[in-house]
Amino acid sequence: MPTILFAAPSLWPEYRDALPAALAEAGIDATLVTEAAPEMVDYIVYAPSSPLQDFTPYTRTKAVLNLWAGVERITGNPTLTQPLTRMVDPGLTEGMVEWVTGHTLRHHLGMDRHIVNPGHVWDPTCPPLARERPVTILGMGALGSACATALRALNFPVTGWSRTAKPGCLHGQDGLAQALATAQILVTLLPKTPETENLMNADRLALLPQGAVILNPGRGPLIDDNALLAALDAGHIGHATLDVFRVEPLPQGHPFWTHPRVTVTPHIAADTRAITASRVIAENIRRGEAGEPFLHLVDRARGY
Ligand code: NDP
Ligand code: OXD
Repeated sequence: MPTILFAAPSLWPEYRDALPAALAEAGIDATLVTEAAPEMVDYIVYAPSSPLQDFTPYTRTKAVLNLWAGVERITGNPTLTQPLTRMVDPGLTEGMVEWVTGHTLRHHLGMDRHIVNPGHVWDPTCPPLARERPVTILGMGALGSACATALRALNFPVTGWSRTAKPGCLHGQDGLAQALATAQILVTLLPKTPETENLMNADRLALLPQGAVILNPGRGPLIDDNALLAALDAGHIGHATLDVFRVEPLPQGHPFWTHPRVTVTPHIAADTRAITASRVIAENIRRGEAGEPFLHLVDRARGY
């Protein structure tokens, strides 16, 4: 019977019932604990905030199962030699699709000028149709591709960009330039890796059309903050809606808090949902016990 160490204490209240239920549903007889002698642990359910940082004594652990989609705070841990999986949770994906669709529609429809209209201006200008508003998504993985599907269903022409070539998706530096050139709304849904850090620098921001809107639910370091502020001040970027930051919580006094063209949301674009995420964890434990390959394995060299 495998021993599962739930090593994310702050999340235990959410998973205390959901994880045993998912294990039972998957037919897994396991011992689920919040503390254990390291040499007895077969699986570790993990979060970046976990106090567990030294994986060396976990000599029989078959996998570390991360509850977050992003793994940039774990991949660099030199003591982690066990396989690491990241979270691809239908509940999390659903949340991200809602956040991206909602904020895309806000900017596409120009909702702000009607919501805040102190002068009671009667401006009957009708917004264009979605089919006339090109959207680009950088990062066409689990989340980016689900957002692309939802936006395309609303008729937005969506251009996707990813690291590797895939059907209907641009890649490479030329592909990036092409993807940015048409992006009236840009969504950044890349993981933070050495290759993606500061990807949206001054030069790349300059490739966007005048007045483009940026939505960043990916990671703060994907965008060079100072270059973004300069592009907003110059009016080249019309608005930035940012959910993620280099330092979180975003420090009081950071210019993003007060910039008239910036909306800050506090890293709430999408959360892992305990019921659906527990099923993903249970399936990976089932696979580990059956000697089958784990789902959503992180490539440590690639960083995601
Ligand atoms: P995936 O790993 O499924 O997808 C990542 C995508 O980024 C892939 O399409 C990948 O390309 C692409 N990519 C990676 N590196 C590069 C590169 N150097 N150049 C071009 N493309 C690249 O991740 P998810 O979709 O599940 O999640 C994406 C990110 O969203 C997470 O890493 C996390 O940072 C963020 N996130 C934010 C949340 C929030 O609440 N704000 C919640 C959850 C996640 P390829 O397909 O070729 O491999
Ligand atoms: C994640 C996140 O990576 O919530 O799961 O940002």
